[in-house]
Amino acid sequence: MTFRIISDSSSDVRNLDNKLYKQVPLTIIADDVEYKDNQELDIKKMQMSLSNAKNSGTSCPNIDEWMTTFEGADSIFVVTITSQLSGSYSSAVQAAEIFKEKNPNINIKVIDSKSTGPEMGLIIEKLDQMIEEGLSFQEIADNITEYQKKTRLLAALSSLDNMAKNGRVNSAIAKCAKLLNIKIIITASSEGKLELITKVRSQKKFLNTLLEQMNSNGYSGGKVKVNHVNNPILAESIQSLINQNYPQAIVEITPCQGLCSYYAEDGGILIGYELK
Ligand code: X90
Repeated sequence: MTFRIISDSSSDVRNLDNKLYKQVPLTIIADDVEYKDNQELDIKKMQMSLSNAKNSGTSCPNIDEWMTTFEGADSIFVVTITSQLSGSYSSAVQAAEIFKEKNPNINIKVIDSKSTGPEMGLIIEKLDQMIEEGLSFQEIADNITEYQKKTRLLAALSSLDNMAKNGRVNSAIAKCAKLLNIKIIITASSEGKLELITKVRSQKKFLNTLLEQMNSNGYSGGKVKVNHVNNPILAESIQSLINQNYPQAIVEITPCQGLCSYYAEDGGILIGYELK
C-alpha cells in the first residue's frame, strides 16, 4: 500500500519527517495580486502588501489542484479546513469522487477537520503515526474519527477585521475585538463554526483564561500545538504555562503559514490540543 496524507495550507504543517505528506495551497489576494500559500511564500512581504491593499480576500484550492496530489498513491487521507468557512472540503470531495471513478481500487477519505491550523496539525500527525504503526486504511479511517472527538481549538486574536471583511464572522463579534488591547478568545464549535468564548484585557488574566478554558474542556496533559502570527514570545509564554501545570505535556510552537496569518492577523495565536 502506498499511503499519502494531503491537506490544504491552513494546516500550518510545512512538512512531515517522511515523504507521505503533500500540501495544497489556498490563495490570499491583496487587490489584484495573488499569493499562493506554498513553501515559497514570503509571509512578511504578503503582510506588507495586505496592509496597503484596499481589498483583500482568499480562495480555496480547486478540484484540479487537489487531483494533482492524488497521483501515485492508493491509500489517501485528505484533511481540510472546516467546511463551514471554506469551499476547500467540498472541492476535495469532488476531486476524490472523480479520481475514484478513474481509479476504482484506491482508498481515499476526505476529512473535514471542522477546524484549522494546529488542530489540523494534530489530525495529520495522528494519521502519520497510525501509518507508521502499520494499521490498515480502514482502521486508520475509523480511529481518526474517534480521535477528532478528542481534539479542540482555541484562538486568541486582537482583530477579526479580515474574518468580518470576508463574511466569515458576524460583525457584532468582530466589533468586540476592535477595542484597544482586548484579546478575544474563540473556538471552533463541534460543527466547525467560529464561536466566541470571552474577551480579556490583561495579559496575565489572558494566559490564565486560556489554561482555564483548556482545563474546563477536559485537557489533562495531552499534546498541544501553538501556532502564532509573528508572536513567538506569547507562544512561549503559553508553552511554559502549560508545562508548569503539566510537566510531561509536549507543546510544539509553529509559525502560521499564509492563510492563518491572514485571518488570525498580526499577533494572533491558535492552540490545538488533545484531550485524554
Ligand atoms: O476558502 C477560503 O477562502 C478560506 C477561508 C477561511 C476562513 C477562516 C480561516 C480561519 C483562520 C482564524 C481563527 C480560528 C477560527 C476557527 C473557527 C473554526 C484562523
